[in-house]
Amino acid sequence: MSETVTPLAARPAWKALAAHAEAIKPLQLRQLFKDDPARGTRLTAEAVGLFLDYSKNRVTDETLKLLLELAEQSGLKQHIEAMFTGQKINTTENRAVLHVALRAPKSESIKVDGEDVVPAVHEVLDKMSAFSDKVRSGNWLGYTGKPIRNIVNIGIGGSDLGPVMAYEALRHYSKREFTFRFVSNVDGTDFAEAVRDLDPEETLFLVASKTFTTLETMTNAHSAREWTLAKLKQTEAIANHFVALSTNTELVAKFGIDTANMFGFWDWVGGRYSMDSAIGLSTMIAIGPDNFRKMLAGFHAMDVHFRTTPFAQNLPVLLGLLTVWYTDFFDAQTVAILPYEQYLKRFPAYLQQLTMESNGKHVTLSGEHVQTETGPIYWGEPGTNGQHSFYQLIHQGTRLIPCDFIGFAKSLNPLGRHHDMLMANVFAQAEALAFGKTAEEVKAEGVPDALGPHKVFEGNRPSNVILAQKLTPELLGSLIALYEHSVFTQGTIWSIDSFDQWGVELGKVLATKILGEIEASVEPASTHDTSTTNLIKRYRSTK
Ligand code: G6Q
Repeated sequence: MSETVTPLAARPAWKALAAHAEAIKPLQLRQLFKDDPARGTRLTAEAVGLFLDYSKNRVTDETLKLLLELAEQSGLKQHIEAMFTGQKINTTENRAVLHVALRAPKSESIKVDGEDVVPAVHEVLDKMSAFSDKVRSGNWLGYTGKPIRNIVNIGIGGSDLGPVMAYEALRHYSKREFTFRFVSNVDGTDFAEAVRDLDPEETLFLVASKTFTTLETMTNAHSAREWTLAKLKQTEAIANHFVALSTNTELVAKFGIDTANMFGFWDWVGGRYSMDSAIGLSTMIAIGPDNFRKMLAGFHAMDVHFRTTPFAQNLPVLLGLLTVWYTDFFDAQTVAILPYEQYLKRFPAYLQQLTMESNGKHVTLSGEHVQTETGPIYWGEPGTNGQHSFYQLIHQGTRLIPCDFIGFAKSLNPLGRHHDMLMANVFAQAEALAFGKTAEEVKAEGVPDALGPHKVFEGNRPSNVILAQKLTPELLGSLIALYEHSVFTQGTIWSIDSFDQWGVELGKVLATKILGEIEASVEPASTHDTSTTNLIKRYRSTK
């Protein structure tokens, strides 16, 4: 598509937006709401159980019109179709991008290189379901005949963040008698703490690695192997205590895992888009195959919405366009993700990879340096905790930080007035950010003049509020897909490849080289700069 789309800065809507932004910047949300009292109900959209209130954004109808035109001129419609029909839109890796196929119903057909991938997806899902049922019912036995009670997922990046987030998010639905742990860091502490109170006889390791070559994961997997064999002695025990979630049959077999216990996926599933593939086996064991399929249905519902809904009512498109608006025309460098739901405590961390690994790019699809800012920094913490820490800067600091508040009508753990209090804070924070408190209002409260400026809230800080009924497996799927497709929308506007990650390569290569130097018996002649050389030397002499 790179050839057919006009460079971003030359698209008419982009030029119009640049001029329009100057007219919008002085406008206050207070005034916008005063001029149009219907705004709070008008600038909303709803789909697949998610209600989006985007009225507290610094936009007018004209802004929205221009942003929607920008989406058209950026070829978003065509790019969406290209993804859903299995075209190789990850051009730098020459791969299709088909996480949407992972949740496609059996009746659909999606072809890559002429082959329908949907049957294979369902074959793996069925195999995962049978395995999960066996583990959950206590029929999958460890080597010494004891049922498995502990599940340890070993993986990193896309093979960790999704599973951890989903386990935490859906803990309410999980099998409570089981213990779930997630090991990712190559820091030995991560593994040691994860297994210190576990019995190898009752522990199953899920080695989650698309490539089965990732240094951290392979190092942890080998340590897990040694830990298991230290007690169980026989190498045949590995078959009962290890399964692999991978695309690499050869290396899985080489590790000693029975390939009958391997759950596969495909090169068209990117790591950070893989939590609903075999990489989600820990999620499925935790919540059961039925709930896992409900989660997939939630993803799929959002996929259909994204593909078929006119952009003006399309949730991921609106969210993505608003992000582009602040990133490129308001110099906003970050987006805060603020879930008012304790179970979503890992959701911001998950989104960090999804958004920043996808859109942290400085080169367009055609290889030119981008002319605008791209992917913003995503960060956040669950409410209300953040209010007692970093919200000060959002309210009264000098930076513009667009916020996404996420809240639910019902709590999964109703407890007295807790939930009403929690939700009162969502609405209060969004209101305070948008409308602030003027000097006159502060004065009217009797605040002494000297303190007045400190108590003024400028307001005009934008936010989205996303509301849903209850955190269910379906809803989680839809919420994740909302952000996946928002990322896609942004990446399409910027004409970048949201599906590669070349930026993680250099550090990996250098670490391998330096590891050899650290472990060499005689100090190697340095090929590094003086700082790196000195640090290596110091470490060698103190370790
Ligand atoms: C995600 C990235 C990256 C990847 C990890 C783990 O999109 O590609 O985070 O998921 O590096 O890779 P493996 O699954 O191959 O071990």
